[in-house]
Amino acid sequence: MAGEPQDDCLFCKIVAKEIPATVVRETETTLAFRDINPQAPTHVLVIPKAHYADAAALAAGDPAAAADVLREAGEVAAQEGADSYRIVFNTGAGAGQTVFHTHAHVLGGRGLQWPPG
Ligand code: DGP
Repeated sequence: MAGEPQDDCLFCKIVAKEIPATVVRETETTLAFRDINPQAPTHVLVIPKAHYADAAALAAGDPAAAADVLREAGEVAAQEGADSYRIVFNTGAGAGQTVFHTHAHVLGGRGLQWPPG
């Protein structure tokens, strides 16, 4: 069923505390933790606790949780002291998505180029 935990999902396991992560913020509906392979001084992933494969599926299935993820991304940036930052949702393997549980990358703490690669 939409939003239910998936046995084979890495980020569902992090939500369930079966796999450790460096958590920086947590709400009833979201979890924010440091990326294991940081691409910037601040690189935090904000995820909904519910399982949706990507940002569009989350927005369609649980718009309130999608808003929670965006709000928390801003809160993470503020907590990290990043006044300029980027929120990225890689969507689809061709765009670099490797974990198919919605996650916002919050990147900051250095200059960021545009366009991205
Ligand atoms: P993406 O490529 O957009 O699907 O981003 C997935 C990110 O997840 C990638 O930047 C690395 C991160 N990641 C993968 N496995 C783990 C893990 O076990 N723990 C943490 N904290 N991050 C992970």
